[in-house]
Amino acid sequence: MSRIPSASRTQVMGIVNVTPDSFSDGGEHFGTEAAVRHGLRLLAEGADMLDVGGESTRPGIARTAETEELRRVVPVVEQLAARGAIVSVDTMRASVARATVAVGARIINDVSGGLADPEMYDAVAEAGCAYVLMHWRGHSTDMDRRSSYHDVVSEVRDEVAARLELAVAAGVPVDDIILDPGIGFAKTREQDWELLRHVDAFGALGRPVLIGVSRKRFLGEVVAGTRPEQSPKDRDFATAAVTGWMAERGIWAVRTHEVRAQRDAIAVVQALRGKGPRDAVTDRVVGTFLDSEEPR
Ligand code: PMM
Repeated sequence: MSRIPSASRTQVMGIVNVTPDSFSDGGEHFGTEAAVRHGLRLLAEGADMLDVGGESTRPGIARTAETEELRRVVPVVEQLAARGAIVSVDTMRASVARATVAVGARIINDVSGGLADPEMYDAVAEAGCAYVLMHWRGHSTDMDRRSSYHDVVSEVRDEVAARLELAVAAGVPVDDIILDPGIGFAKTREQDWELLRHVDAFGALGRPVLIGVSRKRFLGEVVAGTRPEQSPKDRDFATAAVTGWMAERGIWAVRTHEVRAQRDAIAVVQALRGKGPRDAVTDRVVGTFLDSEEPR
């Protein structure tokens, strides 16, 4: 049976960055206690699962040391999983995948699609977890120079399909794999829009699709019309608009910093489809996680 969490609608994966330097939340939730509290708040707001990351992939940024990444994420994953959360871990390292699945992580979200660490597929196959395989062409230090495509949709799709084949050949069960076109990774803004327009090309590969656009640079240009002096958080409404489009196309999940507007956008699409807004909200966890939150 697949290890991928399922629902009758698009799910929301709330982002918990345990980094001092994330471009979109500026290290607000750095530190174990703050990160756990933030995760619990996202769950209370309706997140279906959490994505915990200890290494920033901001364009141009240098890598985080392995020991530091482990120090940041392991206790956060352990505490959130112990509280019943479905935890994904955003990592390119097999060692981090192994250590976090051992303390309760159920999904490994590898933005490098297995390219950064030759041991990743083996680690995932042995650990037994769901695996997000994202399109990637190189580390953040110079990824902006790798955005040359003749036809971005077919090339990204084919590169993802090739990695999917390799992961399966290495022993990762195909039923456990989720695909992601990697919006903003080695892509220009126009290429990001083109991939979103043609997201169905990725669903056609036969696996669930995850999309991450939250607060990303390419949304800056649409927001500029109403907010010339914008911060990344000013892109949350634009992010929700993309979420609605994805929900309409039956995308498996969206990875976002903000949760409530995303859940609302998904509920609206469900209602427009005639499913009724109640169907979209009955599985909400509001309350459950708020009660377990530490007093502040
Ligand atoms: N984007 C970021 C980090 N991890 N994971 C997946 N699967 N897809 C993405 O698009 C993605 C990701 C970069 O965003 P952040 O620095 O705001 O977390």
